[in-house]
Amino acid sequence: MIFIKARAVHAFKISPETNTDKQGEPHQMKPTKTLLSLLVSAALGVGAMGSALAQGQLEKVMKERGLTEKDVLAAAKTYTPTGGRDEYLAFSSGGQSGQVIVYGIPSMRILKYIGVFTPEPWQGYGFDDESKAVLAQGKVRGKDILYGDTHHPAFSETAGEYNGKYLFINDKANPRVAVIDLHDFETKQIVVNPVFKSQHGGAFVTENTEYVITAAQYAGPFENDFVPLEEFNDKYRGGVTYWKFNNETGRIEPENSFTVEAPPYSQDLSDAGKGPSHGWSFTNSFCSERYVGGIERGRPPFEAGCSAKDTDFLHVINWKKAEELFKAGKTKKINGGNVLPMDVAAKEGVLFLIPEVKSPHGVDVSPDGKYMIVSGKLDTHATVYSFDKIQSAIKGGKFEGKDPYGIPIISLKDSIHKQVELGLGPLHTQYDSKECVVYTSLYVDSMVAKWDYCQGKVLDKVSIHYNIGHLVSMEGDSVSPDGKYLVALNKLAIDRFNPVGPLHPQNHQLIDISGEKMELLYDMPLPLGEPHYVVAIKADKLKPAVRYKSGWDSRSDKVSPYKTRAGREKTERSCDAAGNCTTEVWGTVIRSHITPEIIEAQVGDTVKIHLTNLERAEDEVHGFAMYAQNVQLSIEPGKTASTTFVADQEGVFPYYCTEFCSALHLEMQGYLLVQPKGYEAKGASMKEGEAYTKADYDKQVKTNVETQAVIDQVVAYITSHNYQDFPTVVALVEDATDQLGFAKGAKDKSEAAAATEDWQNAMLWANQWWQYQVKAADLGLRAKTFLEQNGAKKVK
Ligand code: K7E
Ligand code: CUA
Repeated sequence: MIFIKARAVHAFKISPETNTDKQGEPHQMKPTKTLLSLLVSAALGVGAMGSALAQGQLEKVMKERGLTEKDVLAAAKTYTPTGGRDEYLAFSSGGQSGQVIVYGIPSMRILKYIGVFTPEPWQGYGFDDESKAVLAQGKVRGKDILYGDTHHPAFSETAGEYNGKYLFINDKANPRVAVIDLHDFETKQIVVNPVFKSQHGGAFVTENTEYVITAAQYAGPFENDFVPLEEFNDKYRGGVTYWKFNNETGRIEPENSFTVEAPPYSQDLSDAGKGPSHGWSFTNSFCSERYVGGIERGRPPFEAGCSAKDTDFLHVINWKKAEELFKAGKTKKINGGNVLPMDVAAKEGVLFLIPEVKSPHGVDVSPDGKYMIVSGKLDTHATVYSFDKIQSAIKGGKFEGKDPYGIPIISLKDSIHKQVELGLGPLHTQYDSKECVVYTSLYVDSMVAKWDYCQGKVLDKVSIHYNIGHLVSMEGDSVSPDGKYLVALNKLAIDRFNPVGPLHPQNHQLIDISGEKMELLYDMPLPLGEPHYVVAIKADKLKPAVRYKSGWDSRSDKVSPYKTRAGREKTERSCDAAGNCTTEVWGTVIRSHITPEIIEAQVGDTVKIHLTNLERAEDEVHGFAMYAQNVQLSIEPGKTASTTFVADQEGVFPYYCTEFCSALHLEMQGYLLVQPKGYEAKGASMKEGEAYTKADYDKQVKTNVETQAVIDQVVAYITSHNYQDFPTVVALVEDATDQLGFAKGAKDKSEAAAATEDWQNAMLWANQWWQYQVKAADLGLRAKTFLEQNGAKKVK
């Protein structure tokens, strides 16, 4: 209750001296009265009395928890009150979990894990037939690969700005790229690189998402055949693939994609040009020695041979030119993919090499597209290359030689703008909104360096915990970075959190970069995979859906052929000539029942169940889990999801809804009965657990009439206010109206049964009528509370 709205913090600035203590060391500042009282009164907007009280409480908490004033300030910058939203959303690679993690900045609250290369049961990903088909696209050489080593997410762009429509992410272990639609945060497509055996650079997109770029890592033969390592130089290859993205359909088009073949130099990270460098892309490499280890053969290991030389090669590729050559038929088909051979690329001015220092890692193009920053992992420098200088060298035919494959080499001195000493183990770089300002991660030093790449000088450093890999600034890869926050994506957490066994979480540390000095604000443990890169987008650029169009197959983005309407549910059993039988269910789910509630099949049947969620209300998800069949669906409002399995054992298989969707959620259940072959019901009728009388019926009707009176009062309140000005309430009212419609249907059935003195059915339908009333009342009360809390006005 005492804390502090973020906006209040802008009311003052702490003086520079208060920031100079080294991060991680205990800072023993005494709270200054003036600052603290300012903070508290600004935050609470209270007068002198209340302020004194709150300040007393705040000081007490600070003392009890050992918090400094700086801690409280950091808390105020990240704390998000209940119901509050974040300004940015971060999409983090989930490393070898094969997922994407979504969290908010500055609150650092995790919002979602998106199943990408790995089944994710909560979302039914890899369990329903629709998403199984997506995962099956990711089979490599016929094998299911049910994990991914995700490294680099990238947003789709329009004119170099994130457009909030799609996210791409690569798999390093199995060279694949996935497409996630940000309309529903679901994975829609996985493509497998036809020629690479490993891939790291990627995903990186061109300015208008014409292409999604991925680069090979560990060289391999492009074909799938065995090639001895002795033929490494001649037959093993690297390359860079340009996946054609169709912005209309939201899918990659493999047939319109191509790979530029490159020498076996262990290509690494890549980036696409922007503005003046649009049409070009840049890719690092780290083992241009072409060394092949083999400890067991008595050879020095890879690490020795791959870092022996002083330089590796930055690959500079004119992809516009490569695209022309591809369209002109200059590519070869290898493994079904289009490959532009290296000799053609060299001859036609597609591929150039420039020396880069010592096993570099990361090439990042500046927002204006004029510079590329490369850091050498084993060097203390970052090198700033000038695109203008590179172009002059190319146009003037000024090369210092050719590599063994005939690719022209531009000299370092003809392409360099500045070289700046930053610290030990520089890796990745992010751009600020402030001109010329960048941040580079220092892996060995466990620091972030802030520096000016125009002037070539270091501006500030901050220690982080511990070894940092990537780092991300807000909209940092776009043509107009926002700056504001930086997140250090640390590899090792070591002692930063409560120990949870030998495997620790990762540590993502939030840093405020709005001022002169970087300020470390918050540590977030990330307990999923080893994330590599993260991208962050303004939250208001995303417009995710609340519900699907009715009967939607979310993976193909089409109306499902199995869409089922209320009242049209059916179960059919059919057998083919060979005696193979299928029991197929077209069903629905809605609070709080699954239709059908009983499914009968015979042993050996293929069972197909298609379920459509009839809800329109926000967040009214139903799940569908079944005993012993590995079935777990997530059916969001409007979605149709399917499951197919063979009922190979007879028995009784309960199923139920897995989301606590209403007060009668536990009753959202049913049975699959797998009968022996040739089973025939003996004609015995169901015995009711309870028998109901007219008195039961009358009592229930009385309850229903009273409930209706409550509903009428709530309706009167809502309609006497300007509820139409509140979209949330309009949606609740629509949903409540639906529920009352269902109540009417049950009421009619109840009265019809009562008219024939069938008290059993009259009572049961009266109860169902009441169930719908309860749902309507619940929604109505939620709407009324919302109106009360949000200052609705009386209109009549
Ligand atoms: Cu440096 Cu794969 Cu981008 Cu890890 S990578 S850190
Ligand atoms: Cu539907 Cu629980």
